[in-house]
Amino acid sequence: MADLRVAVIGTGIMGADHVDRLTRRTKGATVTVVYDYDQARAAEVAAAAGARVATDAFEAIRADDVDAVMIVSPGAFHAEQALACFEAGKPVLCEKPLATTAADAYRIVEAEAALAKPLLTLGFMRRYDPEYAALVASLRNGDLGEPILVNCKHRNASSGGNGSDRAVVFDSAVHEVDVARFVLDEEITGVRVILPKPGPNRANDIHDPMLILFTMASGRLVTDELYVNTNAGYEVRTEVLASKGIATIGLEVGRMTSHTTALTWGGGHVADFRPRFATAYDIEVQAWVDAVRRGDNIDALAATSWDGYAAAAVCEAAVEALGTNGAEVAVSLAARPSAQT
Ligand code: ISE
Repeated sequence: MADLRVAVIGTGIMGADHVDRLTRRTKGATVTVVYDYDQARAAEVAAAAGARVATDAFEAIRADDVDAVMIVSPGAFHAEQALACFEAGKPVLCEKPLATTAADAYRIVEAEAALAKPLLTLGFMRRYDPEYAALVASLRNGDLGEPILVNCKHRNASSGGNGSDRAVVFDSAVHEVDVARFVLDEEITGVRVILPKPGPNRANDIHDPMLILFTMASGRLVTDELYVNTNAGYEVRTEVLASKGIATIGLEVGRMTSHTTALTWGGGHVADFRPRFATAYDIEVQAWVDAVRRGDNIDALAATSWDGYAAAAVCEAAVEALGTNGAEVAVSLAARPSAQT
């Protein structure tokens, strides 16, 4: 079977990483077209992959030498680019967030529901991380018993280009939103945000750290400590307190070394999400390519546009909750179109 010809839109840190992954570590895929508003950067990334450079994102999406699209542009461009993929009838793996407003995310849900078959995979790669997969399996097969409380920690060395609380919520906390929904298999109905005294490393006056509390439909709580300018390293943890035990992931991830020597304990951190989630991204992208080549478009484990919309609605509520002094803001989801799976 011929390789899937992929256009990659956006060749920033993550886009370049995906081009490399598709070119060197994914079976059955070839990057044929690359687009970035920084054309020099696009040319550099394209050259390493043997791809051509498009001068316009929409031209790349519609191109005849493109079967499927990966959207890795900044979040604000995702909605229009995803809709263009639907118009072109091309399967798309869109990086998170699905959109930077809940309204835009819902436009995608509605547009996809009108298609003969869903086309969009949302890049919530933690679903493919072997540790998260093991955690979910131990809940689903009953080993851990009933989940009671989930505690998450999400720490970045630096918030990079994220210049506002809203951007941090939609770009970083959005992962815990999906983790909460995926691990507990239920919707989030309310959000509270507590704002401690900010740390000294914060950029652009963002509230850093933030404590976010998600109330689930069952009444369970999920906590998220979001601290995106640690000035240290990248750390993602999730701890599930359950009726038969407690499971924690992220303490001794394969990529994070820890060691004990005489009377000392220490280790190293990874600098960012690329090495921490490299395996998850590899599995996710291979599963997407395989699903598209089979004609399924979307892998069974993948997040869908509905998951992206639900996450965006929760992020909107979290942004509102930044101003309510700890009071809960309710999440209300619009109707789920019946064609959405
Ligand atoms: C980044 O965009 C990601 O998606 C990473 O997984 C996340 O940990 C980081 O906070 C985001 O900025």
